[in-house]
Amino acid sequence: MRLSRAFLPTLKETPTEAQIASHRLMLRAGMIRQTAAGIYAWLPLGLRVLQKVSAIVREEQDAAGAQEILMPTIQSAELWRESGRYDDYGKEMLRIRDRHDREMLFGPTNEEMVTDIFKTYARSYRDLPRNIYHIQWKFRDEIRPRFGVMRGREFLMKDAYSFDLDYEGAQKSYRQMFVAYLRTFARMGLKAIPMQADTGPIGGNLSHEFLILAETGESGVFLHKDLLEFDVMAAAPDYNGDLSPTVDFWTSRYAATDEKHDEAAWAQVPADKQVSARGIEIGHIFYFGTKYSAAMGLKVSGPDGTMITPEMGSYGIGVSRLVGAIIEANHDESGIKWPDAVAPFRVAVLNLKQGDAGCDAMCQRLYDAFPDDAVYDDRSERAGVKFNDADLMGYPWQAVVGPRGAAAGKVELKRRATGEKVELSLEDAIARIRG
Ligand code: P5A
Repeated sequence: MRLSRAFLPTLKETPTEAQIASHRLMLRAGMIRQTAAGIYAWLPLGLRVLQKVSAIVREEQDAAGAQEILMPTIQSAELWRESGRYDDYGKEMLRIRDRHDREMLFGPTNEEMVTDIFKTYARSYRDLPRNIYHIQWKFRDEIRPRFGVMRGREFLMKDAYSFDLDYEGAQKSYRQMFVAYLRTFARMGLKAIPMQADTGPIGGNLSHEFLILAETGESGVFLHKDLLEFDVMAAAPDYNGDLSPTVDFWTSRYAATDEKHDEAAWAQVPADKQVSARGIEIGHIFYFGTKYSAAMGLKVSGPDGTMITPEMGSYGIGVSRLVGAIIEANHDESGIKWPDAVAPFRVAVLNLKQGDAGCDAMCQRLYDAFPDDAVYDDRSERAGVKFNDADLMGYPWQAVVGPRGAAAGKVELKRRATGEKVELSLEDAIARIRG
């Protein structure tokens, strides 16, 4: 992307309505634009990150054996009457009437709809287990939408739903998603900790929230320090093996949000291992047994012909919230510091003297070396403006080309995360950026 032609509406002033760093930075870097309270348009830079985050979520869901579908955002009230949640959900649900005066709603979640879809096809025990998911916009009319995409009214969620024949199978599905979540967040450079949590309007009695620690988090959390020191990817088992040891490790150390905090259990944690902090909830998984399958009449025939009501779970990731959460975990006074895996572009090529034949030629070669993964700052702006913008947008690498360097065949390469700078030949710079 050439900045001279890009739609990248950055802000010079710090927006006063934004209370936390990620919200401020997303607005300043031109990633999002608020269109109504808690509702945002995603601009090119923001959309690229949202898509990278979605792609990682999708890869790990697929690897864990879940299959992608796409359900609509608009649902019929009838479905929600079957489960009894149409009245329970209250003011958070956005209710709509169509031209025939039929009651509709903008989906806050999809347990009812997916159960209804699955019911049409599943006939026998051979149709189970299955786990199906989608990545789709949700609407919750939050009382206090705030912190930008962190607590929006319209937000992007990955929601998966598992169907199993019995309790054992359902626990296995739960463990698969548990491990998929550990891997998903680790790949984004986040240290997410599974914690005991309240099940709220989804229901059931087993659930884990995945939280990252952040001072600006909305939840109070209490956890055993060991959980912060464990390397997820080093110990990540594959999905065909037994996942119990991994899940057992994470659940053997104390970790709870304030809603589920248990003072007696907390007192058992050695004082030097107690960490109490604040956290951002980026995912939440639930096992709720037959709550929806029984209410909605989902049954399959078992091997001996008797009818079985499947055991279910649902598994959510706040995809749009993650973009904000990643920034909360990776920024400084100058701007964002994207982890490589989710960066909108890998490298920014900064031409310090636009129009200088040497600079232009070298920048062009750098830019061409990273098709669709480089930003070329070819604007006629001062060097200082280019440096500041590149720091603000947080590309992992900055390749800086000035007239003196260009004449000597050198590029100055800066790593945004550490601030470390090295002077390299063009070839070495390209190799270093490629990693
Ligand atoms: C699980 C999947 C559910 O809705 N049903 C389907 C279950 N769970 S949840 O915890 O209520 O939401 C899942 C994740 O969505 C994110 N989230 C939000 N993100 C932005 N703005 C909001 N207002 C919002 N509400 C929920 C969270 O990351 C949550 O973990």
